[in-house]
Amino acid sequence: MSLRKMDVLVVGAGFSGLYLLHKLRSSGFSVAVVEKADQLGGTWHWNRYPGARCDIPSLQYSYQFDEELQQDWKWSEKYSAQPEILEYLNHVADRFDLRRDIEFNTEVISATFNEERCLWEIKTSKGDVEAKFCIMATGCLSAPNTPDFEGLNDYEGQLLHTGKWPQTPVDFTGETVAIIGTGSSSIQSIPVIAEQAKHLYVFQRTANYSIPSNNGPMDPDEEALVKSRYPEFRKENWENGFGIAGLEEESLATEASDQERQEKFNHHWEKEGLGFLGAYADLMLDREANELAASFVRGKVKEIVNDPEVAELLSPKFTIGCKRLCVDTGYFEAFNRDNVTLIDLNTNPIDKITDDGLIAGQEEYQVDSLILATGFDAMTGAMTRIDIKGRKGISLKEQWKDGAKSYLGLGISNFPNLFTVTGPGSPSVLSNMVPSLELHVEWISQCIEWMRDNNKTVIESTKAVEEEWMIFVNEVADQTVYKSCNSWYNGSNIEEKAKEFLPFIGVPPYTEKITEVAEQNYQGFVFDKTN
Ligand code: N01
Repeated sequence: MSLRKMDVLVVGAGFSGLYLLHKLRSSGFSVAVVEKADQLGGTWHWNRYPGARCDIPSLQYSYQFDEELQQDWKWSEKYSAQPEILEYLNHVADRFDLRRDIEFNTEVISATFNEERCLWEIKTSKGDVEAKFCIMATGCLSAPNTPDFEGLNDYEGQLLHTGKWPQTPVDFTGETVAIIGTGSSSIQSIPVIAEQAKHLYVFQRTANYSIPSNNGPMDPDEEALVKSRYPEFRKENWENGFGIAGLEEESLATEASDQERQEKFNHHWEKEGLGFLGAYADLMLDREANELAASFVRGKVKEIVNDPEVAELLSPKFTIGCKRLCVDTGYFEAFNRDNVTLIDLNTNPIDKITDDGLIAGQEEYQVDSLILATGFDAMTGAMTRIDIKGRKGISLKEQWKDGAKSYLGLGISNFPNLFTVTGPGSPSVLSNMVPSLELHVEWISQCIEWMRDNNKTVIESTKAVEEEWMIFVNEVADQTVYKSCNSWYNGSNIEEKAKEFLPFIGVPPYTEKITEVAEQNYQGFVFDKTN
């Protein structure tokens, strides 16, 4: 590819990148998307492990920018499985004629801001690009975390990572399989793999909370009701803290009687999935209230799992919800199967990976397939893995080494004309991602249009506003229980990463803030800085 010049280069062809392309192109900008994979979909392309499914209802986890699209598309289930979401994204790409401006199999190697020419010089695996603006639509959970297990490179069986699953279906029939990790990805895949495999060994470091999804076919009456008032439905959802329907409860767990609580928790356990945490308003604010919900779930684990020792090992001890809550279909039930064995890594740590399996607690496990369900370098990893250099050659990785600072999750000081979609400091992973990214795409597009209309060339955030904003992000989190455990929300799953809480909690105040910033001509950002 010879040097290409354009107004905007978008990195990543997932939900964000596709909408950015459509929006910016409609506003008259020249724009292209580069995508490392050979097809679009982002998260929903890479995470195709067995059982992969969204845990936000389909009628909410979808674009709202086009009324005809949201009326026409029919979801088959309450919670969509990965293949259907990928099919939806492919439909969107065809419907809005997006493919002609997406370069697949194109990895961004470096992006450098040329201060004299006020543009980004981007090196990709397929050639060089110059763009006035660069937008990182790289996703919050897209840089897989592969722990440095001794001997991992020696393993000669089938090595898989849930976040980088092969496109050809993997069949575990007759195989002995090991899976390391018990987060959402593992919790979704274990029941499906257990059905196929001869034997499945689950290596658990921290027991996790999971709520049954009670997934099923789309209820036609519910679908019709939502579609009869889709814009109002979206608006109502956006008015609660997480931007998700069903989380608007105002009563307090600590003020309810035992019987009321039991009934409500039972109802939410049976019906609400992720919305279990919406049963009471104080569950994520008050340790005492949180413990009431946590012990309810532990009770359920003990009811479901037949072997009391296994049930005890599967009972989480930390505050519920401070690690991302999981939603499953038959997770705890899978441990009642004769072909599933749970291994506690706290008493049997992994000594090493061998050519045909692993040794943990001095016991040897020979396995045909080894699955790493070990998560992601979340929120920042996709960007810090690219060599991004801003003013005076400052590297983003270096600037973020003591903590990722961003103004509103949209802009970063020293990195002019670089925008991030759902970046650190925005609700992102603590909200319904699709409306959150639509909000960002629209904000960024309007900002670039405003610059064009007002003869501005360069925009950037300042160090002062982003520091102040990230302090506020953490002050808000301090009023909740979110910081009370190790999680990828606060970087504690990656050893070398700064331990800092990154998402902003609260969709309505955040939406109000970024709207106000735009209305006041992008207050807090500076334009056309000369040094
Ligand atoms: O990753 P995770 P994930 N040795 O980080 C363990 C979204 N998602 O891919 O807790 C041994 O949650 C680690 O143990 P510990 C969702 O937001 C959504 O499962 O650190 N174990 C943990 O058990 C989710 O939260 C959906 O002690 C090691 C596991 O690996 C996010 O993606 C579906 C280890 C990692 O869990 C990430 O989920 C799937 C080591 N060295 C994912 N390192 C839905 O929409 C890590 N672990 C439903």
